Amino acid sequence: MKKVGIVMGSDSDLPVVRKAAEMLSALSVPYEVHVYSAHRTPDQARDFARGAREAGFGVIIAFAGMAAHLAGAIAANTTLPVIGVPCAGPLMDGLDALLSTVQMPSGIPVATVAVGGGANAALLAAEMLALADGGLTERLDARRRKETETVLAKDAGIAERLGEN
Ligand code: RP5
Repeated sequence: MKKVGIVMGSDSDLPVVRKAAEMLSALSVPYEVHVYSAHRTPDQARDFARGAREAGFGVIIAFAGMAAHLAGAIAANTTLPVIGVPCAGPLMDGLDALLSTVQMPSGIPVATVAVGGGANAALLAAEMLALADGGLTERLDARRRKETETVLAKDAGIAERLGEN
């Protein structure tokens, strides 16, 4: 099975990365984690991207905040799919990172999820790998059914909960 590459610009991005790692673990998707920065360690970020396909990765998730160029810098060096996760910093709740990640020039795509969207990034990565993995498709479908049941259970109990207030 192909691995998911997780790259974060700083270990300060770890709280958002953790959401992705937990989701991948729950789906039994293998992943490898690195701290490589587009600005502080550009050579390592580039080398990781260039070698990723041969190293057995099927998709890369890049987490970064502030001037968040990491996902774009990775995407510039591989034709594997790259998912960008903007991480909130001190300015405007992460709007700076969102725009830095999503506004890629035509020709170098980054599939950008919400600010702090680690779980959705993991799900999207898993859905990509599931294109060639029936077992993973079944696990994704089962997770979706469980999520539906959870929401419907809340629906069934919401009137009673409101009455308690
Ligand atoms: C970005 O700068 C990182 O991805 C992080 O979100 C932000 C701040 O990094 P630190 O100064 O906390 O290392 O490159």
